[in-house]
Amino acid sequence: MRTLFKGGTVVSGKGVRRADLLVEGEKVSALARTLKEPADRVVDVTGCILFPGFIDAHTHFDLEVAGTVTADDFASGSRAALRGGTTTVLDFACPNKGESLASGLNRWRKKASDRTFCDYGFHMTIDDWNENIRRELPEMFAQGISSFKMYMTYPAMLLEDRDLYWALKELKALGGVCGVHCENAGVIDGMIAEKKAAGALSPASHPQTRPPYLEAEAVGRLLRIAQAAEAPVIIVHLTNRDALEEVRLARKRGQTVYVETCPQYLTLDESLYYQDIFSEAARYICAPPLRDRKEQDALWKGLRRGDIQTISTDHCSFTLEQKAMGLEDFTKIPGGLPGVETRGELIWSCGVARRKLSVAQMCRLLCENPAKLYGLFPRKGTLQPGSDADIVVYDPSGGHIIQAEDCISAAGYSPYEGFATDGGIQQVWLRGRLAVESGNVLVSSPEGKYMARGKCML
Ligand code: DUC
Ligand code: ZN
Repeated sequence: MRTLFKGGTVVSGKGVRRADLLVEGEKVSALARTLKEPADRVVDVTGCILFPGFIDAHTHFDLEVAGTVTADDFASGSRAALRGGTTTVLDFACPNKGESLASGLNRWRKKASDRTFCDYGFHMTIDDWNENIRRELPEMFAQGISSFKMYMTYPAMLLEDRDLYWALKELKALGGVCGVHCENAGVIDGMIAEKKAAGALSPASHPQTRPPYLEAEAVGRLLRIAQAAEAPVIIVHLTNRDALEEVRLARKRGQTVYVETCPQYLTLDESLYYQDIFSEAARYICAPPLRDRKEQDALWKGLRRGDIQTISTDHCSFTLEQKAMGLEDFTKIPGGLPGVETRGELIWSCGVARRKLSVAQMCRLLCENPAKLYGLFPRKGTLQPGSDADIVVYDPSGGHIIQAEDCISAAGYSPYEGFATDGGIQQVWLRGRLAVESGNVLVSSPEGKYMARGKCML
């Protein structure tokens, strides 16, 4: 099957060009100002922007959190991803403490295989450090896993500094990269205990016990540990200016540091936790928490200057019933927001349409950089001959209102309810097949492929 996209504007990380694009089977086969090749079907994309399929390098589908399981599993989460223009997700395989990496990976493969509608891969979570885990790492690379995740918070997952150091050193030797959740666990625990003793159990206590400086402290400490290990590192879901300043200092010292932020930190703010109706406030509980508006300005500036390399979602969805588990005690509210379905339109609307980002910058942040960072480039993240024909057709004219009733994530609510988009996603193509049109998911069976990934090329 040959499909010719005529009259569109094709985006890469370098810029935009008016070009026709030919797809043969699952791959892009040609790109030129005008193509006259015969085709089985011609898609008129005049006036539209063609992005490579978006990559969301931070999702949590089918994950147990706080005694419950995320609303979205791989089936519902990946359908929502596709609807939002995301054709590849990277989820986190999470072995339990004491479990081998191999058995954690097997569990995640079972959760995902034959259930996933977009292409997918896994990062491997390292929540324990010992000789057995060290020995298992080469097998992870053999299985196509070249990126890892460690936590400096959450008692069930966190690693102490010595283990962070050893793990980073080992990953560096093997050519891997590691994302780290940076928050100071000890002080947060102390502050939570104080709130509990004072009976201050409402959602308002959540941001107060996880202030931005405790994130910045952990970022600074991690970067000194990475300096000792001489290892590159990724700061995931960075939320604030002080944390970004720690990154700048480390880069000045010559360290390799990559930064991810998320749409919620760019568009929502902490006033949402101070609403009188606790069930409303609970919708926004995530860690790190939403921040003050001035932090958003620092993040947008960081994106423009290239200090931040990727925007992923940390999609970790719970229904309002699940969020209500903690209405009497904010520490029992399962943390995480749905976001995989709305990221592209939010970043276009708040970034490109408001001239905070160029179209090429958006392409770098959602497509090219994650593909390079996580070893998927040039199969993913770009539209050039030989790449997978994952295409987002974005129509910048018009717009719509984001409403949960239109969304297909199993969360059943959207943190962006009522947001008016600039333009919208008109079509999504997954490896040469039309998967979404005008908000309707057309694919009826889960045809997502597991992506074995190579090493970081960013
Ligand atoms: N933060 C969340 O809010 N949820 C999932 C994991 C995380 O780090
Ligand atoms: Zn996460």
